[in-house]
Amino acid sequence: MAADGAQGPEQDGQRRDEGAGGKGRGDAKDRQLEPLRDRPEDGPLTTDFGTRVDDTDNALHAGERGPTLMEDFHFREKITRFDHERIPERVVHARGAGAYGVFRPYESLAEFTRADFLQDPDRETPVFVRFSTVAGSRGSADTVRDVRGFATKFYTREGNYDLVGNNFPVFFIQDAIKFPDFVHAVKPEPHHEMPQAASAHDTFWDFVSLQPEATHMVMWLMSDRSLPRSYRMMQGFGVHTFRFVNAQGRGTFVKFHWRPVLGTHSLIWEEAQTIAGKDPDFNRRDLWEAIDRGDYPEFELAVQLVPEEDEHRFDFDLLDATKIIPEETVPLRPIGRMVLNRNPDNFFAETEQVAFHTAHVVPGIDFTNDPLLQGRNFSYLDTQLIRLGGPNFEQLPVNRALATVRNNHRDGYGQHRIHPGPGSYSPNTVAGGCPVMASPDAGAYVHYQERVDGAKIRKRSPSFSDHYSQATLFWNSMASWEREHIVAAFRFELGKVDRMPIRRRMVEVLNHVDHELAREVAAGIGVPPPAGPATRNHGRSSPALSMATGPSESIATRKIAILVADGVAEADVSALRSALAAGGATPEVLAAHDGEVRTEDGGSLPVDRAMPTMASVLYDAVCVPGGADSARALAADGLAGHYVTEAFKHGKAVAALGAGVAVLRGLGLPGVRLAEEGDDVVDDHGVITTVDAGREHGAAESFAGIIAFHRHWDRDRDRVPA
Ligand code: HDE
Repeated sequence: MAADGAQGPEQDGQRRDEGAGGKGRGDAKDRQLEPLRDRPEDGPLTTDFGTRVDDTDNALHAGERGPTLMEDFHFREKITRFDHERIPERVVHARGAGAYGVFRPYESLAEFTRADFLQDPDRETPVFVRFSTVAGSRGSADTVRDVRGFATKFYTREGNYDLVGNNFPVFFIQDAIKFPDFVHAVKPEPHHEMPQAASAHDTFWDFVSLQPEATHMVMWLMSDRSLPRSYRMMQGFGVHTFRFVNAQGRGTFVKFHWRPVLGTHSLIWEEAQTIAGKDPDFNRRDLWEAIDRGDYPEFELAVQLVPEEDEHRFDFDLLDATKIIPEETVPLRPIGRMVLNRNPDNFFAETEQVAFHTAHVVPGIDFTNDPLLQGRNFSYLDTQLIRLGGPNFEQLPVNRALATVRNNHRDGYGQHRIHPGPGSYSPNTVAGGCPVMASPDAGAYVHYQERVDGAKIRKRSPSFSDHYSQATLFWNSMASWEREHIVAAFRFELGKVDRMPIRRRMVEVLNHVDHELAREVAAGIGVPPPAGPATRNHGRSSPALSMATGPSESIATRKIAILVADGVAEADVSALRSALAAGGATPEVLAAHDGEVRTEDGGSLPVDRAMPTMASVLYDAVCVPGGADSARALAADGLAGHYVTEAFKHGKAVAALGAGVAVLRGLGLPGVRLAEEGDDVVDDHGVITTVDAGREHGAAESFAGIIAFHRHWDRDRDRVPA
């Protein structure tokens, strides 16, 4: 296959040279792709069949003012190709963003699995990851309330392994046969195709209020987990219980977790809605830009391992995808690290055409009888056949295995391989009996020999019937601000539901999770609060479920707005810049206009962004350096004030130095003490201020330090009108 993309000697050598350099270039997958890259600078424009073209602006006409001629093959080919550019978008997870990278295990996992890519800490395996939203169309906004897909393709030496996960550890339903019902309910309603990329409508809440197994997942969906700050700052989960199998054939149940090195952080709902308009590509852009500037996203892969003999020791069923194994019960064992280090060259060819499939497994990784997983193993192959137009999608460059592919599969639309000789069946003599079968010792996949026994039956096991305990566990584990956001989310979503019986039914469901939760939600949506709990809260919690317990030391890659105008104190800007850059953050200087501003001492300062083209919500923190004229101009500029108040309202770190403190004072941030003459650096509710010259470095460092907390929830935020 290596030569099938090389279209002529004129292109080949040069391409290979260019591809070898650059960030994240040069791994085995990149080398496989290199001969397939078409670069326009390699030669003149041609037709699809290689004939050079001298004019692509004028069709062939009979006379300068005459009709277009059928014989204009270039015109017909160009238009026909254009007419056929679209393929069906994914039925779910239509909007996504992808990246290449590498994975490396920390140590050999031979004790548990024979998977080749998990044996040797010196072996790097190339990967392609696609992050996605679920409900929206390809062109929908990134920052909607939704689950995020986190699908990883490992190009191992034993074939492709796809870990097709989400950023939540559970799912809405227990049996795959319910998937079409669920997706129909959450997608835009069929009669008028509204709303786009949103669960806040009648059919979604109608379905989940009638389907109590969805309750645990709905709690996650209403939490800030459904609004990731960045794809680089969200967890990933394999969701199902899978099975590791070692060389001796021993099985171990396994749950997969991806943990972002930058910590798990979210937006808040109001901010997410604004970003959806200001920058609908917010998460996609963030991923692309981080990789482009060399801030490679990193995730640790961790597993929860359960010996086969412990299968029934839990108060839930390991095969039930609406349940987690609490980390406090089975701790996470970190097993390796993934670094995403290369952006794709072409969105359609790679990110759109990548085809994940839960049944892309390698020896050492096997399934369980989770009925959701079993159904997925059918669906993913089936969907690629319609989406990518036939059975040869595995030959597309992004999907192509690094392991050798050799079999008797033949023909079909878009066959790229040439299979010489008469042998296309097995057994045969005409091809010398080839291809031969591999033995397990030679790397053949051997299905785990699980004994299965039972009557054919359309019935769910009673061990799947507890739908509320873990929803309650999740609620009990939340910090107070997380609970507030969950209640607000339920009120928002159910407040968009027109049919009152649906609202009432959902409150009844929540009354099984927690009585207070049900009452608070009911109070916001015009439903009578239930008198007493439907199920008593068991009182248990799992601290690992709260985002408040995650790491918060790093400000790496955070975007910080430094607001300036003519007359700004250059020393303050450079103190801020150096403190922020030291932590790996990305400060940007914003003024009312692009170009530059004058500094206090008569110099000039380049402006990175004009305030009107950006927005406070696109930054993680906002600060106002000193300089009397600059501060006066900013205080008189409503947009600059809005940058500050909105950041404050959204709980972000805010700072002002010198005369810049007057800008904050003018905004009347409620309940915040600002520095006065003679004060040291003041840190109050995540607002850092100092008015004394000479303290700018200390203030800048304090500011950098508090950005790491991500948000400061102890503020009187509701009184801020922004
Ligand atoms: Fe998927 N899912 N899914 N899903 N899913 C698809 O496959 C399906 C489920 C997930 O970036 C589809 O190629 C069924 C759970 C991701 O290309 C389709 C069921 C989890 C992606 C499909 C589920 C996922 C998909 C649509 C219930 C987390 C995007 C396009 C049994 C563990 C992959 C496609 C990408 C995509 C079916 C439930 C994750 C139709 C039937 C649970 C990340 O095959």
